[in-house]
Amino acid sequence: MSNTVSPSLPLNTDVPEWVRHPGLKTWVAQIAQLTKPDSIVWCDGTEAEYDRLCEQMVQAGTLRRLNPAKRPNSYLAWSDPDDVARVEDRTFICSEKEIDAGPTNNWMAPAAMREQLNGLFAGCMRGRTMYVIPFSMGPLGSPIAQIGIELSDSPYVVANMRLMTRMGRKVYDVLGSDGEFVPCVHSVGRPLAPGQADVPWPCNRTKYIVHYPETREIWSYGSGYGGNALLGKKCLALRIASVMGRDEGWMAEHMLILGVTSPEGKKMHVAAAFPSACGKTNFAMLIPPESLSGWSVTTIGDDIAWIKPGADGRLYAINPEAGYFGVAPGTSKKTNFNCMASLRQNALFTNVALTDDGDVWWEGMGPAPAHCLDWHGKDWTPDSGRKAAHPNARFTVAAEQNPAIDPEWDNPDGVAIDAFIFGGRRSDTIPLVTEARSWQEGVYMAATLGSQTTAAAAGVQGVVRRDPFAMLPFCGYNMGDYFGHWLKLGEQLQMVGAVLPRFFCVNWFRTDAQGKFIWPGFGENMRVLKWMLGRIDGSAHGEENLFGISPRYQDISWDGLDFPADKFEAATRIDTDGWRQELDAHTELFERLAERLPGALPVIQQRLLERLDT
Ligand code: TSX
Ligand code: MN
Repeated sequence: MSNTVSPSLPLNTDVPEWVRHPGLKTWVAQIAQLTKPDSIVWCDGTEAEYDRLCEQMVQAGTLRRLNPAKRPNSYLAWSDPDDVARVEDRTFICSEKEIDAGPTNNWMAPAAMREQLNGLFAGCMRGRTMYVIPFSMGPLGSPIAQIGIELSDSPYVVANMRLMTRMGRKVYDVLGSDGEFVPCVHSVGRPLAPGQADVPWPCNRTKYIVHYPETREIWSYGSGYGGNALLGKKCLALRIASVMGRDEGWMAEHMLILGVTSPEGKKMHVAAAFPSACGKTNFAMLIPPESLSGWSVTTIGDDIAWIKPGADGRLYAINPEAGYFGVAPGTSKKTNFNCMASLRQNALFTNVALTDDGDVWWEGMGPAPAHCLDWHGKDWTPDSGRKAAHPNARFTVAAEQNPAIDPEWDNPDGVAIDAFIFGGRRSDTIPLVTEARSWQEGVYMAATLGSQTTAAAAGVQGVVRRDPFAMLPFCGYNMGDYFGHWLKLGEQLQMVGAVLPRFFCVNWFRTDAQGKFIWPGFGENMRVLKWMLGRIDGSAHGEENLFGISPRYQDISWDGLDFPADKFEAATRIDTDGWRQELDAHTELFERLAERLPGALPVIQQRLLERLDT
């Protein structure tokens, strides 16, 4: 399966017969000529290939096999301490015009960036294998899916891509001899001289995560971690796909997708956007409380949704991914039982702690072990005064392992979306749940979405950071144009008389005077979901306030939960002073985006301010 590259040899000679795409072969040969790998492996996506690569990484010290009795067929990786997260300040959108990237993205002219990258990529794979990774984002052959080919010199990337995407030979059947694909080039940026020993986690201090939206290309250099390296996820499925959606009339969103089924068997679908550290994966895998018997929640996706208008005018969503790459710390049987069940076997862990019996542990998983090895590989005890797992430690696991996977999760047509939810982490002002009065006001809610920083995020605690649609780091074009795209899509759907999804804004994180969370959250969020579905089918009532429509105490089912009316009041109260500050704070965002900001948004802001004064 692997062949040796020499400059004189046409690289195509040892291409497997199941690759029948001349354009792809030429491109692979060109990248090999640039990066000079020792060999090329055309990945087939088989279990045997996965097992072989994992074993190879165990030998190289990149992975540790976990105790098969505790965690069958699972591995642990510890990254370089300088390669532990996405690097937003090294992420670039290289459109021809700077204004098309907009004020919220880093920009460089494509020609200048290409020159820069050609220098860095020249010979960067020396001494390594270049893997050709074929993957489909979305069900294979779905009209909503996209094919990508990632060339990477990291076997860790291959293993993760096999869990996170539909990866392997069958992609070439869909691609045929002239199908379209998004070319993705990735290198850890650490060439090896002849005989030079490798390190367990090769990477480079210089990092570039580069997107060319107009030619739909991705180039990533210097990092082996997460979204920097698994290019199907944030780079393709959000940044590049958001541009495709703008140009083709659909949407690539940073949203989970879940199904809710009532005791009567009526099913609805919800797509929800939350900034980081709000528990998105927990919400996607929510288990309703027993007291709401007969209700169930099923997962379609936990991070990304691709949403297209169907022939009936409704919006249909697919999860372009096939696995979960989630934050481990804080995940437990109490906060996310289904996730812990998903991780029982066949999982990859990165930067969590290794227990003495060969299992994994992280902060918030349960009682700390008396001793373990932390993510640096150093001895750790509960009194050592540091974290055993990195706060951004991750698990990678195939979606199929989720016991609550939705039967429709792999449906190429997607599921019809009934509601959008937008939520942030806010200690005050934003009520537990509010329904927008219109698509436009819903877009306003989403555009002004903010979240308070927690201790985990660098910087000051408690400051509200605006994260419009939770897309700030993931929109591949000008955020003002992105708002415009949402508004336009709503107008078009309204024009054909389509039933539009409702918009809701939620906040699980309001605190009382003692700083304690008022709302119990987690499974109890089912009560809020139930109210939303009641709003959609017309059975649930609410009360209009400044911002939209919120439930009164009697509009929510409280069976089995002791949550008195005064607490509910504290979780939903409209504080007019707080709201005046909030609406004023939106001006800062609007000024930043002024050049391409749709006029409708400041108009809504004025209307809300006027309501506040009357
Ligand atoms: O994920 C969360 N959700 C959504 C769950 C479906 N978290 C964790 C956020 C960090 C990633 C939450 N934290 C939620 C929530 O709804 N709510 C809270 C705040 C909270 C924390 C603890 C308790 C109650 C609320 N209660 C006890 O600890 C007993
Ligand atoms: Mn995400």
